[in-house]
Amino acid sequence: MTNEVEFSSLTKDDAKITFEDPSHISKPSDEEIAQHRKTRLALVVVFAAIVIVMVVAAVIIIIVAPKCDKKEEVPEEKKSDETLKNETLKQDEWLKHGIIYQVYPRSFKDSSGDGNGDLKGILNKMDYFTELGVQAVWLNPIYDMKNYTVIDSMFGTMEDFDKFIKEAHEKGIKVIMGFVPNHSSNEHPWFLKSKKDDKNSYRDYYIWKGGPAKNETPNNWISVFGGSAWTFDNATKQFYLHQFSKEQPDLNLRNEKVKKELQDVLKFWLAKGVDGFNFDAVQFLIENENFGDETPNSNYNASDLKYDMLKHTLTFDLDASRALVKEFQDFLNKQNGSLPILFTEVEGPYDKTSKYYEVSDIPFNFGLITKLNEQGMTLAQRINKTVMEYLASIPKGKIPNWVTGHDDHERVGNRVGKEKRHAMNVLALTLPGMVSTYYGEEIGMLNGKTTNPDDPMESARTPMQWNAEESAGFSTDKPWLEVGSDYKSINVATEKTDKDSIYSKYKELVGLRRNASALVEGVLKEVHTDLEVFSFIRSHENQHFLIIINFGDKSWNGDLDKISGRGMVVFDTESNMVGQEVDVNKIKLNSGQAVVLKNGKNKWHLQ
Ligand SMILES: [Ca+2]
Ligand SMILES: [Ca+2]
Repeated sequence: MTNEVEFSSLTKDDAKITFEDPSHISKPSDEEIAQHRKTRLALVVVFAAIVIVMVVAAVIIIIVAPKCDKKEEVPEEKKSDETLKNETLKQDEWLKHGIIYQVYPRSFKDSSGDGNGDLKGILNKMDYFTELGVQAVWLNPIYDMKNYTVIDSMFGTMEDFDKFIKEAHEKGIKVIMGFVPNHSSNEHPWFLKSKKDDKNSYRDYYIWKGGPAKNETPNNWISVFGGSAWTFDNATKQFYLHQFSKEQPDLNLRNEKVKKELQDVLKFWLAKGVDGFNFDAVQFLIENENFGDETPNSNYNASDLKYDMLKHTLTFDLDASRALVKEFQDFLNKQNGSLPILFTEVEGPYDKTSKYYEVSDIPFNFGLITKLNEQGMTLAQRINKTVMEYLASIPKGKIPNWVTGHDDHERVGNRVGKEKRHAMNVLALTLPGMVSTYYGEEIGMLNGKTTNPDDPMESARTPMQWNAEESAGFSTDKPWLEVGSDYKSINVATEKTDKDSIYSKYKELVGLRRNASALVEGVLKEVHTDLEVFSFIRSHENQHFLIIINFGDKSWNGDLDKISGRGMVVFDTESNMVGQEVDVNKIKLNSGQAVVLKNGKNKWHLQ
């Protein structure tokens, strides 16, 4: 604008000089005057045109010029970038040091007095989660298996769920919901419609096949539970596929309509406020579409599970299954206003399971459950091997995780020995990454009585032991599963009164972990493993912790291989050593005992 004004005033002065110059005083002729007028008029028109063009150009520049608009938007963009980054960080932060507490809803707390745990019961125990110091509660599926957007009536109502999630969030606790995308109930309306005839629009929601001949299954595939993976249905004289029980028909997840249905379900629960999902059995999602026979497993022994008779190259862990998980993860990431976490349950060698980090936030690591039975090794050696192999398999920048207990596996104490329950909690809580604690492991619950021969894992789902009263404080009526016979000594109320109980030590370690960056972000370095002891260091900046755990059956009094010097004992499952500065090579540990040392004034040295 300024330039333009200067320019036009200059030309006006020039014009004045031209027309009012005294040297032109000699009388002009009429012709000359007319000529001057013409010239003047022409010049005025030209100047006016220039001025108009420049004003118009300036206006256009102001309106169109992207620079001006950008200048105003830059801080906005930066802000939203940062907000997003912070939110992502927040997600990473809670996961990095996060403890997820897995609740088996039917067994946690019964509020209605019918012997079955329910949502109100879990809600009433919200303070227990905050006291324990966990960041998230993971609920095994609570929706109705016949309608995925309705709460199973055994667990209560949608109102109960709304209240539960509201209170959880008020207390800063995330809610992770179990979800099973592989199959539905055979009583689900989709399946009822699908089996009616072979022409209805739901037929392709499941996997139907005719056998090559009457009474012959389409192929040799077997279900996880042992029998054929195919069940004949009389109405349409075809077989349907089920990788699990015949009451759990596999959904046809190559069908876009089915995917959309499941995504709508996820959307529904996200709108309810859930913070993430755990997808069960993702390695079973997609099967080879040629439906050929699977190869017999030549290493099969008669004592093995029937499922292991075949190599499951056509039905298990297909690339297509991983691609589908990725689709779901992408779908979740696109949802507005939330950053839902996707957990996946995967099993197998670490080079296989770690690939699920490419398609889901956290593939659960069941190694401390499934990989501790290698022959010819002691528990300490197996734990060392599992921990180091797992950490080496984690893609850069991803958060490791440790699951010690789970509803499909025996209780920790029954797997590794009753005396090692403390030790396993110490291990999980001092390793790098997220921890998943199955309800009851924080008080050292053991397998209960198995009442169902079809599901031996019910022994790991007996009611939570709250106190020494009748039914362990779980219910006022007869619980759906018998309470563990040890509930008078193993229960929350009793253990709270004992500073050396598994509960108290679990809590103490959670507190230590919360205030110790080295236990959250520190790298791990193994410093010693022998037949009994596994020992490692966690270091971050100037903070160093030395963890020594005796997984052996007898007391240990050895030298650590790769370290010497002194440290301050900050945690001891038996409390006696806490506060003492000790020579790291002169520590005596009882069977199952674990200590955590901090690098004191006299630093230790790695060799
Ligand atoms: Ca109930
Ligand atoms: Ca499947």
